[in-house]
Amino acid sequence: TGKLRLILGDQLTATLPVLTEADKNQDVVLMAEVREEATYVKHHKKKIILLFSAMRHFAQSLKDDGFQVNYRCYDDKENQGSLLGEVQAAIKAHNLSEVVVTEPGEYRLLKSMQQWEHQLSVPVSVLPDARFYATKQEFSAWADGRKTLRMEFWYREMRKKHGILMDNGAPAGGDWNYDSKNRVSMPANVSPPEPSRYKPDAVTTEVIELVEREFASHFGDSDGFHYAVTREGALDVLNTFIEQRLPDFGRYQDAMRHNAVWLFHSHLSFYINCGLLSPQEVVQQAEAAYHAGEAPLNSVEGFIRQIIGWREFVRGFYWYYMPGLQSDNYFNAKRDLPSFFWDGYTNMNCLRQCITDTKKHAYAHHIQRLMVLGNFSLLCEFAPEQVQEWYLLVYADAYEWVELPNVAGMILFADGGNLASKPYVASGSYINKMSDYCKNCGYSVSKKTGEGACPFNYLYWRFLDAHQDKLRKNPRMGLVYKSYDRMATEKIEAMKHDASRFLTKLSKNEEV
Ligand code: FAD
Ligand code: DLZ
Ligand code: SF4
Repeated sequence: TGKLRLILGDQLTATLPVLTEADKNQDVVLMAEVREEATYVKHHKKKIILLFSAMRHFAQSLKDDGFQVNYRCYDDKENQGSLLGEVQAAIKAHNLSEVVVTEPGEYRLLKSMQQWEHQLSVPVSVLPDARFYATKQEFSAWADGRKTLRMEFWYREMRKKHGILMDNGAPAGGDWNYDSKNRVSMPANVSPPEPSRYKPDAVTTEVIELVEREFASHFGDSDGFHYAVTREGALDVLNTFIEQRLPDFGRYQDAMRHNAVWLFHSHLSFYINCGLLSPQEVVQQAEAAYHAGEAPLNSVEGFIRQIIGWREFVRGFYWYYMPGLQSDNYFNAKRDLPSFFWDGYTNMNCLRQCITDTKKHAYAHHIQRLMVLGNFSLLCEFAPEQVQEWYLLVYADAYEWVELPNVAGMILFADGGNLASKPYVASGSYINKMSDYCKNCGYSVSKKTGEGACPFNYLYWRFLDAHQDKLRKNPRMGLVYKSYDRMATEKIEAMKHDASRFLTKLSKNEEV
């Protein structure tokens, strides 16, 4: 008898062995929209729209390709509410004798799947997910025995091993990294191209109605959905990025602009993470643009580093450090997230902009997630589990394997430095350098204390003051503590006083 082949919502890839090895006559493919996956955190409405619509389109493409597909819609009366329940029902309905699935991206689901064989009383094969450049084992072998794990060294290994941007064994152009040419602020006269937008078709329109009905209490706006939901659409987003944005990607990678969220970023994470695009094809296209003289090396190298460097690194890191990573709390942070993280209602323009963009689009670009939202979360010592949950549910590209290392490691330093060499903290002047947010803010970025001073300024010095015991010994913090030591005691006391008043207001959810 045949096998049941389960495809998860982020496994929409036709070349996965779970599909290519199928016997189309006997086997049945199962895809299911289930309450358990859609509500284990209250995902942003647009994230659910994207996934359910992409799942429905993918199921149709499999049917067109001759597969027998059992697709369970969310509002089907028979819906079992969980993946296990759906697998059980499908085995029975089609009289199947074995289950095959690709390993899930999240630890929680892998642990649960490891019980399935016992619970279902049929064999369950969990196949490796080969959609990454490196296997989990390859990362562990690289990491074992190293004192510190640094993305940059991992990245160079990947470049060499896969021959990406290499010239006779040396990095193209002579350097591994061209960030000295990147990260400039964006002049006011630069106009980034409009993002690719797709009008919802009948399938997406039905899903939007479903989500508005069933997930009304979830975070985020459902109107104005314009993401691609098919492989063809995702390829179109990729081609448009390579043509229109990649040339300026590097230069403006760290820039932020008032009322503008898309800038020169690729907006590809949605599609790479759910399987509609492979990281390999994205990297190959970017490299080809460099060789064709269509994009400069600093942009292409910077972009490729995000994928074969950061993306692969955090995935390996996640599996290497789970489950401990979930509960790490180096600074013993325990403040609650303020309510304005959900509605954007604050006078701090940078936060208002980033939260509003997130709420509208289930997207914010990297530097908004890092320099504004992340920096603030660390400075205010929000409880890691609350910050982790927030990031996991608000972004349409978020799955725990990629979200958690970025939150626990990159922004909160909750792992004590396994991922980052120092905490990413910055005062208002850095935000002002990289954005035009401060011009549009009720606070004054040049004011350090007193009425109307930018909260990032005093929160920054308070944080350094509070965590000296842990941070002074970090060689990369040496310069910062030199400035701190030169500061007059009264100035430090005034900042601590303002910071304490601010944090008390936050705790009481008063307007800031
Ligand atoms: P681009 O700026 O165009 O970058 C190109 C690609 O590189 C991205 O599509 C992504 O695949 C990859 N990439 C870039 N940076 C990272 C990174 N730090 N880690 C992993 N991949 C990276 N990315 C997610 O995909 N899912 C998440 O849940 C997620 N959570 C994050 C949380 C925090 C606190 C931070 C600081 C970053 C997070 N990122 C996450 C990384 C990054 O912000 C997003 O990948 C990026 O903003 C997606 O937009 P883009 O496709 O336009 O990216
Ligand atoms: C994120 C998500 C959502 C919202 N809904 C579903 C679903 O209904 N069915 C499904 O198979 N997958 C869904 N997903 C993606 C899974 O949560 C994802 O596969 C796991 O978190 C592992 O990465
Ligand atoms: Fe943000 Fe401070 Fe600038 Fe206002 S002044 S936008 S709070 S950094």
